[in-house]
Order: sequence, then structure tokens, then C-alpha cells
Amino acid sequence: GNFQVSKGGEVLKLYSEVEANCLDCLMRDPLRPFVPQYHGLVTRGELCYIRLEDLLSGLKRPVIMDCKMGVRTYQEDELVKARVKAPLRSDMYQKMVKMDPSAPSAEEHAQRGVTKWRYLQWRDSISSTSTLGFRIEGIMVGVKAREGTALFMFIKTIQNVKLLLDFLAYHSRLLALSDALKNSPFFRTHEVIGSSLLFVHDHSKASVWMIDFGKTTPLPDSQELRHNVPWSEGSREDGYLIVKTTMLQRPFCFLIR
Ligand code: 4IP
Ligand code: MN
Repeated sequence: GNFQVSKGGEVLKLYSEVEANCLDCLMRDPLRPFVPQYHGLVTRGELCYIRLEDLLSGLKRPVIMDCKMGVRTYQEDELVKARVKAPLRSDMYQKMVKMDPSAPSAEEHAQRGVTKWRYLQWRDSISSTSTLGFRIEGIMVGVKAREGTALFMFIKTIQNVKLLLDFLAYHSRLLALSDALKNSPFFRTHEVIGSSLLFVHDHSKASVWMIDFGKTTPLPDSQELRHNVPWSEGSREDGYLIVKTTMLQRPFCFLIR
């Protein structure tokens, strides 16, 4: 959809002005080591693309987890629009009905449509987003050897050792990220919506990356966000760091929900 594979360890992502501005800024920020390197723009045919480092380049059988961060995935604009002149989305209504036929109100059923805000807000409320400040959007695991074989048992043992090492690698990377976020002018001055942490590991390494800045926007004037307080309309708080607070107070609560 939005991506094109390019050669030389790069991917091309469909141009978005909002995202390009963020990447420009991030290349001069303490967060630079935690985002895919940005190599500017390129045109292919009619379309303009953002040139990004391919985070999976050179990985044989990567295991990938995409965690969408924050307590909401819609911008405040979307809520304002939904109140005034709300364009109805029938595709979003369909997705909603498919997951839970009782989710739309009688009015929404009659219109066979919902506003984008309504859909995104509903997705946030039925997932861990609103309560825990993140949700797992997707997990991709490479195929393994056949179960029961000696090779399989051997691989299992190695995998458990590897699992521990990956965990430690992720852990230290997250500590470093947490530090960088504290010192980042970008993070202080941006509302980060719909952005993910991408966890990637294969046999050689485990790492975490910040990706997707299509709905990450600068705050007006010298306004700054705390990122670790609940959102109320107008505050623009995104709850990006809420997960950290939650985990410290109620470790592993995400396993229950
Ligand atoms: C998608 O819903 C995701 O929320 C997208 O967010 C969002 O794109 C889509 O809105 C929406 O349809 P599902 O994942 O439940 O299918 P993301 O791109 O972060 O995955 P944006 O970025 O626009 O909010 P539309 O308007 O692009 O369809
Ligand atoms: Mn998007």
C-alpha cells in the first residue's frame, strides 16, 4: 500500500508532509539513533516518497512486534471535525460491525456509517490503548523447524537461551530510549499520535525503533507536553509514557486484559 521496496537497504514510504517534517527534525535530535535513518525525498512516476532505512535489511528470519503507543490514536482535530461536519465512513462502519455487530448505535446502524473519530476512539476503547497507553498492532514470526524432531528440540533449547538474550537486549535498548526521550527537544515539543515502537529480532540482534510519524505534530509556541498524564480535550497530551507508569504500578497487568 504505502510502501515500495527499494534497493540498498532502503524502503520508500508514500510522502506525507507531517511525517517528513518530523523526520527532518528527528535527524537533529537525541532520538536519531532510535528512528530509521531518513535520506530525503525521491519521486517515482507521479508520486513522491520518503527514503527510509530498511530496518529489516540483512535479517534472515525476523520476529517483529508493532506496539502502537499512547492513550489515543486520533488527533484532537478529528474529534472537532466529528462534531461539526462529520463525513461518514462506511468502510469503518463495516470494520466495526465485523468485529462487534452491537457496537454501532441505532443511529449509526441506520446511517451505515461512523465518523473516523468514532471508529478510532472505539478501537482505542476495546483495546489496551485507552487503559494501558499502548496496544499490540501486529506480531510476525518466521517459520520454524518441524515439531518433535531432534533438530526442533535443539532449536527450542537454543531459542530459550536466545529469548533471554533478546529480552536483555530489548531491555537495555528501552532504557537507552527512555533516556533519549527525556533529553529530546523533539519529544517535548510534539504530540505523538499513532506512532509505534517496532520490536525486531532475529538470530543476530534485537532492537527497538520508533516509527510512523504521520500524525505527530509540533505544539504551538513554546508549549510542551509531559506525555505521562491522562489526556483531556485541549491538553494535547498523548500518553506516550503512560505505559511505563502502568507497568511500574501494575506489572504484567496487560496479560489479564
Ligand atoms: C485504520 O484502522 C488505522 O487506524 C490507521 O492508522 C488509520 O490511518 C486508518 O484511517 C484506519 O482505517 P484499522 O487499523 O482498524 O484498519 P495507522 O495508519 O496508524 O495504522 P490514519 O493514519 O489516517 O489515522 P484511514 O482514514 O487512513 O482509513
Ligand atoms: Mn497511518
